[in-house]
Amino acid sequence: MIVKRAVQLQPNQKRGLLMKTRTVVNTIAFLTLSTMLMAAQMQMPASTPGKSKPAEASSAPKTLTGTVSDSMCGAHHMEKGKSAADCTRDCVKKGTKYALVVGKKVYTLDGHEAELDKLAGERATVKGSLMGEMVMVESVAAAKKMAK
Ligand SMILES: [Cu+2]
Repeated sequence: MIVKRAVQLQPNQKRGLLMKTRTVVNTIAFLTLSTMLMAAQMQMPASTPGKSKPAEASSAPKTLTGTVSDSMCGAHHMEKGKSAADCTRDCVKKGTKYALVVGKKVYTLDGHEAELDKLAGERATVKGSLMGEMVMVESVAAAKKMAK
């Protein structure tokens, strides 16, 4: 009888200890998560300057002329069997954004996707406000062909 009791007691004690350990782990995980969230919130205003200063962004429209591509391929399209236009359209269908390749720079284009689609792989003049490497597109036009 005594032996039986001792055996019955042990699992209970073990479970109690396990529960305590779990609570501590959960508390640590929660604290870590909330610290991370706080850090992310503090970083957000800096990473989205356009939202905190919309006047500044819209007051400085830029005109860029380059080749319409996608932000994944940039200046070099990965699918070799396809034309630049087809590759761009395919990449955009897969969820990539349109991009404008200007020299060595690749600007991601936001907005006016239907017009950009018509000019995929061709040279275009894009007007819009610049936010880092991103252009909020205001207008798209085919670029005048350069004499070669
Ligand atoms: Cu592509």
